[in-house]
Amino acid sequence: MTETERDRREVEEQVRRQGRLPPNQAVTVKFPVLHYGPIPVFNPETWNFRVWGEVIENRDWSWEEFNQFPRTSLKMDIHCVTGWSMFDTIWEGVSVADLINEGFIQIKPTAQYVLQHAEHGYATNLPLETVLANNFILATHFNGQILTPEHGFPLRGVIGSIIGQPDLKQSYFWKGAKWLRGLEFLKEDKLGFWENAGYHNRGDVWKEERYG
Ligand SMILES: Nc1nc2c(c(=O)[nH]1)N[C@H]1C(S)=C(S)[C@@H](COP(=O)(O)O)O[C@H]1N2
Ligand SMILES: [Mo]
Repeated sequence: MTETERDRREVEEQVRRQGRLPPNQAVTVKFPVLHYGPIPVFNPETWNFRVWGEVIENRDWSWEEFNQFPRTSLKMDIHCVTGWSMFDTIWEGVSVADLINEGFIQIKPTAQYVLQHAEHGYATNLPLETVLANNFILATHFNGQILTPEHGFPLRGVIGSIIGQPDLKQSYFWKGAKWLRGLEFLKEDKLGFWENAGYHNRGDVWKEERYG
């Protein structure tokens, strides 16, 4: 057995004992890269972040403006639908709840769902309640480093699990869009890319909602 495999099994035993390993997930210590299509090129001059739909006013912010938003960080466990999990990952970026509380985004009372829109048409949907919960973040950094291009630089949505907060809705990792460019607030739910391709709409990791 290699040293990496020994480390991996050790983490797996520990999180299993702690009740943090969802059914049929295995620990990975390397961060796999998974996506459909090419890695987009980031241009800070033309990049913007948009909000539209069930909002009082459609808005967009440049990369420079986005970087003025209040920042926060989160420690979460992430679970990919293909079966790997990573524990105690640290994400830094912007909370949608903070943007709303501080008036940057004004949503209408009719807003119930959020569709994350990424480069090249990728999208993924979540209930508004989940986007505002403390296990969802618009991340610019992972474990203290700027996101790498393959993991979503400059911005990605991230959803995960937090130990001791079983009431949170904890979905698989596909429900965070890499290369995120905007949020569409919706009255009615609209499916994203993988959800349209047969993945489960909620994707609860504890109920193993992998496929619809
Ligand atoms: N824009 C975009 N975001 C995406 C995807 C994608 O194809 N395009 N794939 C999702 C899936 S299926 C997974 S498992 C995670 C993988 O993130 P990672 O490559 O950082 O591990 O990104 C999600 N976000
Ligand atoms: Mo995935």
